[in-house]
Amino acid sequence: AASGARVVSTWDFGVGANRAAWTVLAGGGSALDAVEAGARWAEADLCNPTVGRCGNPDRDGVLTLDASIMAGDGRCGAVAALEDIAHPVSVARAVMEKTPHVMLVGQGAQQFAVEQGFEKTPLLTDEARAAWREWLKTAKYEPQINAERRQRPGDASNHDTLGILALDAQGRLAGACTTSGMAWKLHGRVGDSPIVGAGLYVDNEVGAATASGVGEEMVRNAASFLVVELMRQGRSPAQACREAIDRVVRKRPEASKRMQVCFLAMNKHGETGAFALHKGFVYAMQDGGPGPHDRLHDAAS
Ligand code: SD4
Repeated sequence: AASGARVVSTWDFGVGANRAAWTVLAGGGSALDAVEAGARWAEADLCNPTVGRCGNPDRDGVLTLDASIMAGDGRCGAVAALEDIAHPVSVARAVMEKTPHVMLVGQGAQQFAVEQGFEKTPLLTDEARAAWREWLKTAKYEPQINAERRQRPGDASNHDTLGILALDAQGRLAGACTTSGMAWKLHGRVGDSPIVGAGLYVDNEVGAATASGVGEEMVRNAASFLVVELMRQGRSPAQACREAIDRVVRKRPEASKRMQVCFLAMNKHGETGAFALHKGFVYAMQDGGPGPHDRLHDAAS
């Protein structure tokens, strides 16, 4: 039922997100349902300090979540700076399906979520609070290029946003992106992940792209849109990601030495590719083909 279907996700924990998404695709489900399922898996994961429950807080110790979801026909929804709601990607989907808008932020997003039946619940874990207290000792905002994977809650870590792109058996594309953003950000800071065109972009005519890393650079370059437009002009997913990285570097050559930016793309034929500013970015792919189903790929850099 799922022939031709495929899902890719950022970072090593993308394997788990892909598994959740694949359950949907293998049953003949839609790419949109698949990416939501994958994002929800990551949001519930207690080992990821950059997504959902267990995310690291901002400078003031407040955990604020950003998420977006997009279908290849142009439908999209997003939430930013959402507090105390465990599944921002599903709130983003509700914004898409139940409102005339595409994005809600802060208190308004939370109010909408509660009206839609999402439960308000404190999400900050003891480990994340302890990591924040530790950070307060120096209180320097210096994102690492690549984070150490957090093996258990509490280990310090930074880049781990989930971006997930899926193609279903009907040839429809969809994507989602979910994050708690850069650890120790200013309260109220919004990154690229909930911004359609920056952290995520999907167009059934061409393909889909998502991003991880220092979100300010994705916003500056409308980067996921850029990757999709480069594919529209004939670039392969990997080439498109590489050229988008070139653009990031040309704009900010000095800053580029000290930060990570990663792009992941899939075209409408299911070809995938990635490129990162610095070594260390991996993505997971699941296509139900023979052999290992959860392959991890090192992105070129
Ligand atoms: C942000 N892009 O909020 C996100 C952070 C990230 O892996 O990707 N971390 O800027």
